[in-house]
Amino acid sequence: MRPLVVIPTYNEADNIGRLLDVLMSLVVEFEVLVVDDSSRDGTDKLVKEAQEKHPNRVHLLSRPAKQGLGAAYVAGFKWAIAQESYDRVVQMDADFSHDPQDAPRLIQGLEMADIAIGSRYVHGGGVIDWSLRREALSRWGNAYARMVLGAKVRDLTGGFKAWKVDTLKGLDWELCSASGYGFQIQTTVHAMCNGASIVEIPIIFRDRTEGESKMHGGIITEALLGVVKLRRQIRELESKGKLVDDESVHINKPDLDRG
Ligand SMILES: Nc1nc2c(ncn2[C@@H]2O[C@H](COP(=O)(O)OP(=O)(O)OP(=O)(O)O)[C@@H](O)[C@H]2O)c(=O)[nH]1
Ligand SMILES: [Mg+2]
Repeated sequence: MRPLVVIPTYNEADNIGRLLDVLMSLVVEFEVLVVDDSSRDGTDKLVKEAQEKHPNRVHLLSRPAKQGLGAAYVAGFKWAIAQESYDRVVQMDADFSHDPQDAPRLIQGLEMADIAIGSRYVHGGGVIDWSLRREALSRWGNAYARMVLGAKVRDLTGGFKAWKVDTLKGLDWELCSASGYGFQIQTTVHAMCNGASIVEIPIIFRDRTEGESKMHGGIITEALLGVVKLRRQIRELESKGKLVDDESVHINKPDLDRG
């Protein structure tokens, strides 16, 4: 079975063609699903061109309106589950902040856990070209989420992750309804509540150089408030005997160091 890479896009014409070329050239033979929310810059046209170049390996899910990154991922994950032909899924941004060359290492991570998180905040990981303010915000947001949730994962807000499809199947999509960073936290934490094991694989995250960011203040507020709501949900789950902070479910940085 080929692993599937799910990529949400909104106006990524400056990136998507190149990204698909790199993904199609990797040693691991990936398929890709692009979930496009009616981009106005011809992103979907470039995906269709890639479909011609790489028959049966590039898929396009076109949605009628921009509904946020979380909703796009939910649609993509549901699509992957419905095909019944994938057992592993990688999620990543289209803007090269996530290096496509790291995707095979994340897939390798699934040999030791149910979710492999590309992590900026374990030994060997890092961030390049972000402003001091942006990095501080990300680090502080992660520390806050870890503290409130009692989870040991160092990079809870990162969006470069590999999943076993069986783990995705166990997620309650009603509980994973945030649109931005909150979505990344929700999916990881709810999966852990279901008993999923986690491995963090170091990655270097680069700020986008092409196209426009869709980040806005509302996404940060949503994530901060969402963490508190998530804490309440976890308490309910813990009362049923499900624990998020169980040492055994989290492996921090194994032998999959960069280089
Ligand atoms: N389908 C879809 N994709 C989206 C939407 N919003 C963002 N994306 C995609 O989600 C990925 C991450 O979005 P970015 O704009 O890079 O957001 P970010 O990485 O949090 O912010 P920056 O670091 O500033 O780039 C990119 O591939 C976007 O094209 C949306 O509403 N719908
Ligand atoms: Mg980005």
